[in-house]
Amino acid sequence: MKNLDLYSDEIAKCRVCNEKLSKIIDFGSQPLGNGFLGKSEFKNEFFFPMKLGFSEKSKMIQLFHQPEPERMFHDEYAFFSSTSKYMSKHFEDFSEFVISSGYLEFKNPFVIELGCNDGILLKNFALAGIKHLGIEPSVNVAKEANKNGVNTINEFFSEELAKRILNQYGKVDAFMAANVMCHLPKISDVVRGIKILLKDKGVVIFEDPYLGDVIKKTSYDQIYDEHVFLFSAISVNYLFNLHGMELIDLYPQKTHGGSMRYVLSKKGAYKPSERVFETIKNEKILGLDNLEKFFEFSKKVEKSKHNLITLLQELKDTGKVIAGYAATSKSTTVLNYCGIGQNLIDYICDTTPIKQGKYSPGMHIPVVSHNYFINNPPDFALLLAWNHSEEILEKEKNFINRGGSWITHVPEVKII
Ligand code: DWN
Repeated sequence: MKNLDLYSDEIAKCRVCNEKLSKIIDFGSQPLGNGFLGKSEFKNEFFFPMKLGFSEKSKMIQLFHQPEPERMFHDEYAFFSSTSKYMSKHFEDFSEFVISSGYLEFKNPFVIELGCNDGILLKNFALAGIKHLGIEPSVNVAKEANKNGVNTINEFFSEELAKRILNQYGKVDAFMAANVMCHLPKISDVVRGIKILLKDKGVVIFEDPYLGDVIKKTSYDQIYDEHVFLFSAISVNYLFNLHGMELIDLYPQKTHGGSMRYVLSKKGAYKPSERVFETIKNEKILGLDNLEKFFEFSKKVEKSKHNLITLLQELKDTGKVIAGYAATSKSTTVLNYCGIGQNLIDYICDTTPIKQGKYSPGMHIPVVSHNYFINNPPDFALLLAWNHSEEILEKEKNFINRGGSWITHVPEVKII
């Protein structure tokens, strides 16, 4: 497979404004975040140079290089959104937010979701009898969405697809996405497509992990192949401004360790809320538009790496058994960047059947079922899905009762 987005560091340009990128962190050679694999595939495993950059013009944080989309999203995509009960509830609330927002026309509203995964959000619109369309490039999860009663097409979104959708379905009241926009390298093409589809008073509502939280919590594991961008209100506004659109509202979310829900419209369609001005002001105070801030972040990432390796090694040296809890995409960055393999972690348990029996990308730690964790409890479990800690700690009380302890690396490395 030819890689479409690998270019030399010297000519690496911002995908939004085309200016030169400044390098912030080099994570070394990284495999695919969701590239769980069998032993026979170890030899030909794909790696790419993962470096984080910043554009001083667009203020957009982004990867220097990203593997081509078809490598990451395909007929065996390993992530199904509905694995978390908390997320199911979150998306139910998201649908209620959109339905009661006042942005949908009273008569025959139409909504689209980009990257609808297994239909976790859109099924709520389907149940409410609202005309909807899901767009999902990964075959297996798109099939699941259709099974869940969600009208889904299995394609990558582009300006060209937007024109076809316009002909077949007409214009939309709300164009939504959750944990998807930050995955799309050809973001300008995507925004152009969205604008084509939007009614005059239509809105774009999307959420993604928030740069402010990543910086505050040193949650560098939000950086992996799929996440080509890390957004702030400043950078999102810059991007959409280039296309005659603007940020009109935003709402911080607890999901994925701290996310932001952005609401955008065509310029002048609505008056931007005070929250927009306040957030942008705060981001400037925090330095989210400043390269120096990201060099500071880079130092904290190195320290986090050092502390995690030291803690795991100390525990291992005293004969403790350590397991990983949840084979997340995020964990691929942590394990490979810190060089944590089976020397430190015996296994990783995960509830997703498609990951079980395989090995973690790059470091090749065996991924086992949740039952295995219950039957073979380790002394320590590294919380690789720290963003779901509330849900996990609640349902795994027995692990503590039986003498186990949790380790987290966010916001700092510690035994909980
Ligand atoms: O953006 C993305 C986010 C939304 O989801 C994608 N690019 C891929 C994915 O990232 P992730 O894998 O880091 O997501 P999560 O939601 O932090 O982790 C999900 C994994 O954790 C699944 O493999 C299931 C597993 N899990 C588990 O085994 N037990 C999750 C929970 C809550 C559990 O109790």
